Amino acid sequence: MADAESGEERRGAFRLQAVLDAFRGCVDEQGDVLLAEYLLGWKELVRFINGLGAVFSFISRDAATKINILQGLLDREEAHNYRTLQAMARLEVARTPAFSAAPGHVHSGCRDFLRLHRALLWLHLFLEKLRMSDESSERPSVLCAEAYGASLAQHHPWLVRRASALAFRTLPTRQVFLARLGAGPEKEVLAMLGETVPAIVKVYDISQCLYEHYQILSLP
Ligand code: 1Q0
Repeated sequence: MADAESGEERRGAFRLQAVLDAFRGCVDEQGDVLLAEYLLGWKELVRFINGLGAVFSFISRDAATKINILQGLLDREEAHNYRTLQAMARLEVARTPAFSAAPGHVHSGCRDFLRLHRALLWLHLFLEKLRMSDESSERPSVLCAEAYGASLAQHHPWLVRRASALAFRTLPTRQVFLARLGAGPEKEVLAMLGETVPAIVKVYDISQCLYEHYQILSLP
């Protein structure tokens, strides 16, 4: 298993195209979410955040932990039960009585997936703001904070919100940020973001529907 980055660098630079390919490729013909592809998308995002400096390491470590837990289930448990999000949820809901209200930390891929799923809403909002921005827009640090405030922040305690706010302030300018996405000139980056956002929204919407169906949107 290739561990998600947790400080040690994987070789090669971040590529927006890899994120697009992974999120596009993670919905199968049945409309189910393929976990391996989903995790590939997140591993590439962790690679990006690892390039932002030590102030982001508490975020990348947490994301890497969740990615590695899910990758572990995929690699070690009966693989067919973890091939898709749908199969994993079916299994875990059937296995644990009163799963949605189970107290404390139940051994569950669904709860760690849920954390990444909530973060995907932040990513969608942030990338959409970035895509619509121009040189006169607010800096990425502000766009990122706005997207966070409208999504993930409501799930985080004060200390995490505070640390996140401090980290966001260190984000580079729009020009540097777009260049780091590794997709060429600005026009091309924005065009690729225009493809990436709907791919992410599609995966988000499918996952959200499934979590609503099983009523597991508040898994502790
Ligand atoms: C570009 C700047 C990146 C900013 C990332 C924003 C997300 C902030 C999240 C901060 C939370 C981190 C600390 C730990 C929180 C946990 O308490 C919480 C709950 O877990 P648990 O087990 O205690 O119940 N964990 C989470 O909410 C999961 C958070 C995962 C965040 C993953 C963010 C990964 C970022 C990727 C880089 C994005 C690059 C953007 C440009 C790429 C273009 C495609």
